[in-house]
Amino acid sequence: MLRAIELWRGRIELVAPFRTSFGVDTARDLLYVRAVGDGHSGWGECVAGVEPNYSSEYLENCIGVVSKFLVPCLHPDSTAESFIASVSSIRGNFMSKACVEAALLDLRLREQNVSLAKYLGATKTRVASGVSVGIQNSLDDLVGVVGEYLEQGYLRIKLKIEPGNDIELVRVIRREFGDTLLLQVDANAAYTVDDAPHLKKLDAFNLLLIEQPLPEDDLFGHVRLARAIQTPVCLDESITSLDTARSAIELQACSIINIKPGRVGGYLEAKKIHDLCFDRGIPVWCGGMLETGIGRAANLALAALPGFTLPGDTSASARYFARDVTEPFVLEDGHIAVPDKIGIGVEPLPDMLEKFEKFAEFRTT
Ligand code: SMG
Ligand code: MG
Repeated sequence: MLRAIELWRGRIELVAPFRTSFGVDTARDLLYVRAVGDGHSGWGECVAGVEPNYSSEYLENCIGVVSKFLVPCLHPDSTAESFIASVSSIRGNFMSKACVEAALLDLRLREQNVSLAKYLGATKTRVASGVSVGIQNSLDDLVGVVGEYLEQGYLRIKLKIEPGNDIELVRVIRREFGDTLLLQVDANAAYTVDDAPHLKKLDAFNLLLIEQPLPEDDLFGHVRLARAIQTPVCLDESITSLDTARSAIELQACSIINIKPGRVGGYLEAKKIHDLCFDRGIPVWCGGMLETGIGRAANLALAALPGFTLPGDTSASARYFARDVTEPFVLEDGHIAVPDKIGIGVEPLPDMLEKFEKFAEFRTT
């Protein structure tokens, strides 16, 4: 039985500021959802940021949506599947739905003695790990940071770009680290389709992909850009559901998809998108939202599905935090092990949880 939903919040500093085309993050402000059952409990992490700049969702709003609209849909016998069905009339609010769904999945799978990886259909026991490198203060700094990550064994580098910080960055990293480095860029929607001639200059550098060059809503712009450049277009922010994924594929707005469970309303929808892409031969990879171990554990289970053929932004705990909320995920030979214990396979460490605040509790009975 689902007895209660608890909401927890806390804050954890990043080891280094993370700058993207839309802003700088120096810490994660966290919302965790805990689904409390009789013998077990499950955890879900909300990936929303403090400000609505990656997408329209933001943390404070998620707290309101979860409390006012999602928790009232829960019953003692709710499962992740029944919860998602029961909130289908609530529009958008993907990140809010995803964290409640994740907590329910964790709880139910623990009760059934099954790991999330097994439940989702994982075929791998470890996943290839890439790293997302924020915009740095200078090219020298960028070379230094990329060099360190490569030394640690990361298998693929993603450079954040923005107008004025793009072609030159890629040129320098290619020159420094050679042609065989798996390299891609992420614009976080910072360009317009009129920048196509400029972005075409990236074609010279044999990138794996360019991620979300144009605004979230501009699917047709991505179609036009994808026709104009050779670098494969990958969508992140634009893909909010199975339906948008299907549309983007059919329209040829992208040839690769970044799957983030938080962005699409949960792991169940993420798996459906994976299955569609697998069927259509569209490569996918698992994105990241600077998750702590709670969100990371579940993402690794998803990334272990067979269609995840490109290294993800599923980096080791040390890339983000001096001390993670869970036992740390470590990089071994460029890979991270997929949790194989029941549920998401990890829990908050008691002394880390002590620094968090349980600020709301809703009984379901
Ligand atoms: O989790 O390593 C991570 C971050 C990966 O670059 C990353 N995420 O657009 O893909 C993306 C960004 C979104 C988060 S920016 C705070
Ligand atoms: Mg992205």
